Amino acid sequence: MKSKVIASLATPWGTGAIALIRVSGDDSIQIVNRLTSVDLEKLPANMQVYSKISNQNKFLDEVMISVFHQPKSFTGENMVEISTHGGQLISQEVLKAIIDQGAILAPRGEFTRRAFLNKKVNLLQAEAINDIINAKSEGALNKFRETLNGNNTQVMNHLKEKLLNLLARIEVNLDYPEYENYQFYQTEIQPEIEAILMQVENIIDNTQKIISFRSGYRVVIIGKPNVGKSSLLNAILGKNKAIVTQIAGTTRDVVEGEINFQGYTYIFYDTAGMHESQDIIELEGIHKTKEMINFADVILLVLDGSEKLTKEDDELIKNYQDRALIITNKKDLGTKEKLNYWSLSTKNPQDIQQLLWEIYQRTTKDNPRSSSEYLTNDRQLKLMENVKQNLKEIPQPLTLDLLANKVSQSLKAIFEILGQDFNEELLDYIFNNFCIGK
Ligand SMILES: Nc1nc2c(ncn2[C@@H]2O[C@H](COP(=O)(O)OP(=O)(O)OP(=O)(O)O)[C@@H](O)[C@H]2O)c(=O)[nH]1
Ligand SMILES: [Mg+2]
Repeated sequence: MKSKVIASLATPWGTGAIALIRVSGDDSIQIVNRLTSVDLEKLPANMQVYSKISNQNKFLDEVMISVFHQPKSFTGENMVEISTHGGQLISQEVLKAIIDQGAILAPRGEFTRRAFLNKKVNLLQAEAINDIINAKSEGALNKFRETLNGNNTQVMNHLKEKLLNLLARIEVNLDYPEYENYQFYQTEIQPEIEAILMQVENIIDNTQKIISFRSGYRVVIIGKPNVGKSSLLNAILGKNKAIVTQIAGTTRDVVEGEINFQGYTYIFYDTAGMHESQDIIELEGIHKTKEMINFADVILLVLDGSEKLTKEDDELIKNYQDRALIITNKKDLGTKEKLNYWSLSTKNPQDIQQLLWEIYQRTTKDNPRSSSEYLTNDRQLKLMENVKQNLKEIPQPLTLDLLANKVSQSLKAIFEILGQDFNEELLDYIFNNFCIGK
């Protein structure tokens, strides 16, 4: 069956020097050919040519066109790419002409979906393409690049093979008498499952870290009123985002701002000062602060070093010292107590830079290195957790049937991560590696 021809603008809609229109599908070359002054059907693949584009004798634009022959294209189908002048209207007119000739407007992600269906990329890589486009930090971008490059695919394929091998060995032993099951499991299967579990747990751990930094590290600034939390946020952002006054209780809602530091995204949250209050607006603010703390990657607990610590400060220190980086602010005013905390003034840019380095160090110190094994998104993480759960739940009383079932469940999750068909591959593997009569 012929694939429908899809077309779409590949560059952002707006004014620019050039706009790129992509067309893909069996008849894409014929369809575009009806609009061009050059005969695209006679054009060798992977060449760029100059052409005029006209629709029903109306001249539309002068363009550059590339033709790709299946399977050597991004989607694996015949493809045409047209660079038009970059105006909003002109690119739309050319696109409309292609639609008039019988193409349909491509739904979201359709080009990559076809690339996946035509096995140009696996699911991990298809997801990485989207991630690369949307990456907000260099740190995350590097991980997505490695995924597109196939690193994680290799890790998953390797894991898949280990599980397939395990499953095949369990299956050929299914006919043994019951009493031998347990011994076989203990000596041959259990050590392997444990090794695989360790690897899986390591992947899960790394993936959680990546998911945390791909959306930006969350840094929540807390402390009692008037210690300089909003001043700190403003100094970090380099602009006056939050209102600062000498009146305690100025900030009542969460104010947030984002920066990029050393290639990583950090989202800072300034919160309402925490103290005993009767004011319902303030109480609501304090409630929100507590919620923010729950999902913080870093907590900055701010104290006013120019004043004696109060009962409220002591309470906060007691509650958060395990998780928080404790800061004494207003260093420029001198110190009232000798405290062994990170000392700074929000008025001193050098102090702010040093603080940012400390936050950077704390957040990135355990980041997975490029040589390590990881996945990059929630879908993959969930499936990986599925693998873990199945391998952990060894059926009691143990039968090889049930064990085989658990291993296949975890395999199924790996196949899903890669977007592959489970049953067919498993059968192929078993038939190709073992003789049927065994
Ligand atoms: N001298 C000095 N004053 C500071 C410093 N940081 C903040 N302040 C002052 O401290 C007062 C309170 O600052 P804010 O940033 O509003 O404090 P806050 O913690 O956000 O207060 P609430 O929103 O009420 O909880 C303001 O008058 C600031 O100018 C500092 O490093 N040195
Ligand atoms: Mg404030």
